[in-house]
Amino acid sequence: MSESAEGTITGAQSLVRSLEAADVDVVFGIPGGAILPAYDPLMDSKSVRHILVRHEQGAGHAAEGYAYSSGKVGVCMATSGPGATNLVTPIADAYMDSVPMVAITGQVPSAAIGTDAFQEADISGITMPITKHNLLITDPAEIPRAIAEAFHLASTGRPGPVLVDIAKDALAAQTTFEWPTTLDLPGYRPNTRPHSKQVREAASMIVDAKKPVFYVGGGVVRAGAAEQLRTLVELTGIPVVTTLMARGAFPDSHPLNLGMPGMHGTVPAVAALQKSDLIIALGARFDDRVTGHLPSFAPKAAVIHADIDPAEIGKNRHADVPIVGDAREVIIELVSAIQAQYAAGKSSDYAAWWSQLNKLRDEFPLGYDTPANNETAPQQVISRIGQIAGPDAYYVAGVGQHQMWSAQFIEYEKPGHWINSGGLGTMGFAVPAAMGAKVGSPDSVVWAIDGDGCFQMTNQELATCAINDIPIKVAVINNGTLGMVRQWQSLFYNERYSNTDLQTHRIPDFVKLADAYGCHGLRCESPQEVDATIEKAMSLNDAPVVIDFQVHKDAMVWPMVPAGTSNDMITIARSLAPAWERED
Ligand SMILES: Cc1ncc(C[n+]2csc(CCOP(=O)(O)OP(=O)(O)O)c2C)c(N)n1
Repeated sequence: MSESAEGTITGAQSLVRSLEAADVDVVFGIPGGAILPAYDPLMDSKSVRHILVRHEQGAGHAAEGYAYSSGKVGVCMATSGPGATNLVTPIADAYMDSVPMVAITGQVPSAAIGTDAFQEADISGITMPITKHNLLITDPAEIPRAIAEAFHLASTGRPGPVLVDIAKDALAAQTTFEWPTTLDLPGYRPNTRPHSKQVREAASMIVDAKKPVFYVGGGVVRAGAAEQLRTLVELTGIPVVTTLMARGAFPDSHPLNLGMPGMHGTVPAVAALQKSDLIIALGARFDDRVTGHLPSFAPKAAVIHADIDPAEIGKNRHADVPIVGDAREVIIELVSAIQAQYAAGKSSDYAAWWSQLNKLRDEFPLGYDTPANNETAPQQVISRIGQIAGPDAYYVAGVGQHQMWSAQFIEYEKPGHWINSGGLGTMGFAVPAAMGAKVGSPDSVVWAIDGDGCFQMTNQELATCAINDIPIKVAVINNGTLGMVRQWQSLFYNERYSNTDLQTHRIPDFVKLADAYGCHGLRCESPQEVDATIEKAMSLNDAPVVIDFQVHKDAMVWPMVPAGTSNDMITIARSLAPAWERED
């Protein structure tokens, strides 16, 4: 990188050097006026690859997908004003799901800030409530420290998005580059080591409980604590439920796993929480989609709540034993504290609890109806993709029915291989996030399982995938409708289908669209063709593949706890509730 005779470089060069120093290997973005100075030296970087996306929302979700599959911080870049505001959705998404991400935006020159200048938007103000931290930089000398802090904040403690907004004049001005060796962040000291007294108290409650359950959330995936979790679970023999964000944190094939709790959870998982006398929450946040109507959630349970973020503890449900700490460290300490209890002669007997849960497991396995007229069940497509692609593949979903079926019918064995928008529920997440996941793990198979509605929000990134040799596989679960909304209309609005019919069996033609984007396009119109179509897609690796799976439009996601009602109201099919009360 060229330096002036005085040894100075531009702020833009300093930014690129900072990204190199932060070990960034890929940035997803789109240039524009305010960020343009940064794009010039970016062209010369030997280690930072820039992938030109087609929409900034795609850049943000790609950064998220990349973070999931690589374990590194995802980076996206955009210009001021509309470029920056197009990043708002993925920033909010990353915030809700604690995804480590750094977003870099250009800002209008500092003298123009506040004048409603062309393409001015107060992006740091706009994103204040949806970023872990954000900075507006007007002094070029501050660039290296800002970038170093951003990466540190995004990836430590509870991960999340950090925005660095840099005024154009700071990018253009001369400065010197100095990468900070230490960071001084007063007030930021995430407490990763749990308090041993709390851990001992938790261990003794766990050993004494009759009906305990591990309620495992996305924090366990973020903390890289899956192995430690397995040790803890096998030591105790306590049932496990894995939330939407934690699918894969504990193997689905393991006999102690009851599956996903919540609105579309399995009956045994929902019952395990509802009927327990002790919930051990690990990196989970008592989200309304898990608890249902909060006052009636798990009425007899005491709660041990371990989380890296103290603000989560007691937010929705009182914690009898709060533990602030990194999930991995908490679990390691819990294992030794429980071993100490056993060594001191204490023992637990969960036989009656397991027999209650096993009865539910036998009686209410996940399943689905086969549609009439030789139509394809969407669940069959998704389940076969999971079986054919296997547990080493990454599965990225959009939002809607196909997302819930992907959470239910694919067997996850490894943490981080299930990628979805859980907190914000962002339609359009799948294609760009799958693109990012494939960039982060180029040798892995990456499937986007998308709805026909979601797919139409961000499929422009297929062009990015085709041009940049990112061969993802996209299964469009085409039911011709905004399926999840239609399901609610079927159940709660007397089957009045106001504005949910997309008519996607006619327009657009997804196979032709795939072709137009330089992708392979396949169509599957009957259940007999499902396996052969998936296998064909698996064999095509020279370009992205898009499959139009034409499926039955009235399939529903079951079980379901209607929004705002008690988990006791779980139904396994229309108007059919399990009679689990008799188990007590
Ligand atoms: C950006 C955005 N807009 C609206 C919604 C509300 N919403 C949730 S699911 C859904 C329907 C999704 O339809 P589709 O992608 O076809 O998936 P399906 O439910 O049919 O599987 C809608 C509109 C949302 N979650 N995100």
